[in-house]
Amino acid sequence: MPPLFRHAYYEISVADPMQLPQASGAEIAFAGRSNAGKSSAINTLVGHTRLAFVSKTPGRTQLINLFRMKNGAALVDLPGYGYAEVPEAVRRQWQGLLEHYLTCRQALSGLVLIMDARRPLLELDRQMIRWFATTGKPIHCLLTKADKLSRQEQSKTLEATRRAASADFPEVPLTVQMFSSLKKTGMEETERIVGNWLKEKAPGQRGEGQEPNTSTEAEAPAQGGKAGEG
Ligand SMILES: Nc1nc2c(ncn2[C@@H]2O[C@H](COP(=O)(O)OP(=O)(O)OP(=O)(O)O)[C@@H](O)[C@H]2O)c(=O)[nH]1
Ligand SMILES: [Mg+2]
Repeated sequence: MPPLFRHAYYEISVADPMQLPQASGAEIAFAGRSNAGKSSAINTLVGHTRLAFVSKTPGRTQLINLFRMKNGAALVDLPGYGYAEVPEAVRRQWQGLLEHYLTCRQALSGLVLIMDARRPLLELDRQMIRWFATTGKPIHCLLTKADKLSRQEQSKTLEATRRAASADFPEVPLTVQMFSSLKKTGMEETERIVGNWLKEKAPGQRGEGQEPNTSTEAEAPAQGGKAGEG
């Protein structure tokens, strides 16, 4: 299988989603509670130790970081939510921006929702699912820090989370897996699922930013005849 995420490179950081450049390819958003392990998961997937910044201090990723993959699609590392020490007004404003990005960004192919395997589907995670559900696009949940659970706990948690998600969000195309950045487990599954999103979106796809811009014609040749994915 081609390594989808490998060799992604850092492209840009912006303070809020409105500042993101017009999409030049499909985007995959990584969201989750602060400290859930978003940046670590991105680093693990792209095979770098320090591409996205990881910290023991919750709320460290304050900016939106965009990583470009070799195939032109982008991974968007969003600041974590639920960080208690953020003032209420700031939090509100941020939530509005996040909701707008998740619901209006046409280039988004799907949402990778990162949750600590020991605390899946907390209220703010559910909020995130509800927002994104309005788009009809798929959500893939990574239950991270799986290494903190025994094998048995992992399968119980996985089962319970899947059951809860399909009971509470029956209409949402949502998948769940275990993941560990520490042990580097679960990467193939993530790659397979996100890879499928990108394949489904590929034909005739048109990236759109929030602002009207002149050229939206940049389309990959549908039948280029070249396997230039190197
Ligand atoms: N044991 C273990 N620790 C992890 C794993 N993933 C992340 N961590 C740790 O969890 C802490 C937070 O990880 P980050 O990747 O910075 O989390 P984040 O979601 O990006 O956090 P914010 O940017 O603050 O929203 C760090 O101390 C990581 O080393 C994992 O799979 N296993
Ligand atoms: Mg982070």
